[in-house]
Amino acid sequence: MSKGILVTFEGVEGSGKSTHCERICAYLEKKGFEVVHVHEPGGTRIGQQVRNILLSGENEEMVDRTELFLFMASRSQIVGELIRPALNAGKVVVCDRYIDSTVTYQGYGRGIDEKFIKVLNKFAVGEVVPDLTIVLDVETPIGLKRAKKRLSGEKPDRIEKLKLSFHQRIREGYLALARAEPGRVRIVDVDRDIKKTERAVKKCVDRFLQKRKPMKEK
Ligand code: T5A
Repeated sequence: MSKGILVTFEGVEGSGKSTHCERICAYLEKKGFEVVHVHEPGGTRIGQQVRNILLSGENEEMVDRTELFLFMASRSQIVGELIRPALNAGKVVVCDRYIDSTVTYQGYGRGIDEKFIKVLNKFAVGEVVPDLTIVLDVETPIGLKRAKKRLSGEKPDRIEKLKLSFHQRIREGYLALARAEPGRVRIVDVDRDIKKTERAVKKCVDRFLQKRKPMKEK
């Protein structure tokens, strides 16, 4: 059994996952935890190659099932190479997107059977399931606008380019997951004020840590 903690961040495009993952990692390190920050898809040498295939705007002809298997391929690699060893060493792993992204994007977004996705997720990650999942909830058009602004001239990737209705289904998917698994999946409303959102994320993590048994610190 792992001794560490796996915290995942989820949400629609531009909801602030990267920003708040970085901030919570710094916060946890200050508290004395050994923290590993990873993101999906990618995060490993092999995973990065898979990420390039997945997100390249040139791969418009990719069919939904290929997309699904590629996300799973990147995930099983990062779990085997980085996440499981870090958890076994008693570290806190903060992962920007994980199993729930596939349930929402390929399930709610693409319409692939959710039960089948969960079976594949289980095959890809085994026992490495999140202890806490924070969904940063923002209205989809606002998130997309922020993601676009951040690109500053770069072209949106293959998935960012999809219609608003696709991204709206993703948000609905996350809200449904939070209703189905309220113990693990916590919604944090994204405020216009980044600091306010940061405080809400910290509060959520602190509450989780208080409920947990003490773990190995640096
Ligand atoms: N995907 C992924 C699947 O389809 N299936 C899967 O199984 C997996 C794992 C990955 C793509 O792959 C899809 C989902 C994605 O489409 P990515 O490039 O890794 O793509 O991008 P995303 O994960 O979508 O992340 P983004 O970079 O688009 O957005 P973030 O990380 O949510 O947002 P962030 O932190 O970069 O913030 C965006 C901007 O908003 C500002 C920030 O300063 C930044 O400028 N911001 C705020 N502004 C105002 N108020 C706040 N509270 C703010 N917080 C942040």
